[in-house]
This record gives sequence, C-alpha cells and structure tokens, in this order.
Amino acid sequence: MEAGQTERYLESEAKRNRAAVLVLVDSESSGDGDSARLAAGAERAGASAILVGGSSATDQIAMAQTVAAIKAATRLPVILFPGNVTGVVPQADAILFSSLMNSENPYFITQAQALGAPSVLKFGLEAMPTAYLVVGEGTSAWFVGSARGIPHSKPRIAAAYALAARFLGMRLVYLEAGSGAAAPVSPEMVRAVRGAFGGTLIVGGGIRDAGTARSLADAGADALVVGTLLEGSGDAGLRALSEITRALRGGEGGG
Ligand code: 1GP
Repeated sequence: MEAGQTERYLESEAKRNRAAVLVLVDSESSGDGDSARLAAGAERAGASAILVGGSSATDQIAMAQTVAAIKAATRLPVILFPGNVTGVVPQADAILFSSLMNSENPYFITQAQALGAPSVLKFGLEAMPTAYLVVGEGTSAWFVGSARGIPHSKPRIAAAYALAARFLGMRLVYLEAGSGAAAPVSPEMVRAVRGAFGGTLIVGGGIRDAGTARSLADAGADALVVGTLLEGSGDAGLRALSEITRALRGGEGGG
C-alpha cells in the first residue's frame, strides 16, 4: 500500500516547516459550530491539518457531524484520530490507522483495527499506517487504551518500539504523552526515536508553548499535535497557536 495524497501532504508540510502543526478537535467537548470556527481559526493561525477524534470521543454521529462542519469551513485536510471503531466516520480525508503497540489489551493492537477496516474501505478513507505509542501514565489515552506507558525516562524503549514499527512497515509513529499531560514527551525521547525511525514522526500531549514546540521539532518531530491549548480558550488559544506555528516556520536550518 503506497502513501496517499494526505500522507504526502503531511510529509511536505513537515519539510516546509521545522514541523507541521496538527490541531486536535474533540467532537464531544465542542458543538459543530464551535469546531468549525476553531478549525477555521487554526487554518488562519498556520496549522497544517485538523485531527478529529481522541480516546474519549465515542459518539460516532457527533464525530461525523464535526467532520462535515470542519470540511465546509476550511480547506485543511481532516484526518481521523480514532480511539476505537466508533472513530471511523465518512467525509474525512484520511485516518491515522493506528495500532496502540504498547497496549496490554490485544483489542487495541489488532482487533479494533480488523473491526474498523471494512468501514475505512467503504468510506474511501486514506489509511495512514501508524504506530501509536503511549508515554507515561494517568492520561485518558493511557487508561482507555490499557497502555503500559513507556516511562518518560526511558527513550531507548520508545526507540525500540519505533524500530519494530519500521520493521513492521508502518510509515508513521505517534509518540503520545496524552491529552493534557503534565509534561510532554522529552526531546531526548524524540531524538532517540528519530534515530530509529525515518518515517513521519508525530508528537503530542502537553504541548502548550512555542519553546516546547521548537525543542521537539529540533529533536526530530515532523508534526506536533495541539489540542487542550485551544479548548475553550478562544482568541488567546489561537494566539498561542500562531506563536507555535511562527516558531516552526522556515524548515530545517531556516530562520
Ligand atoms: C492528545 O496529543 C494530543 O491525543 C493532544 O494533547 O490536548 O495535551 O494538546 P493536548
């Protein structure tokens, strides 16, 4: 299976900037109008794509409506970020077709994928093969996904999982500290994973400021996910997002 249009777009956005910024919209914490306004604001603030989903978003109808509202309001690609089979909905451009590799429950490693795959095909979604790795403990992603969180202080374990992902043919790795995480994944861990994995490296969880974003991009992240920063914070959140995208402009070695 070859990389599709959205995956190639993400790669080019990662090259054009130090790292691309993906804004996570949680369809359960905001209405369709709010989601569409947030996505349009994110587009103006320089985000590269919108992710819809998350581990606690389980209402499939609300998610489908959110995707449709965002598609109508922006030109940015909408990429599904499913926490379960209920995260597979029509009209999105692509899906992070993910295996939570460090889950203790096989359901999140292969079974949900088997249950969701026919809908991915039916809806014509571009599947982006992603190793989803949960770092640390105490977050929704960690709890819902029954993850045995990779300790923040063990970058070599994360790198070993990323190497396994590479050998398994996955083209993306998502290092996830969890939404609202007290601390993001460390630059040391990103550097270690970068050394083991040449594909698209997504990093998310607890990223709230430009300095953190810049250090993760410099360590080798291709895309950074920002969610909580924008929830309910209106213009202040969008201003913070603009600061992050500005800090990431210019690509490798650029200003
Ligand atoms: C969570 O990585 C994303 O799945 C985003 O995390 O909400 O902490 O920005 P935040």
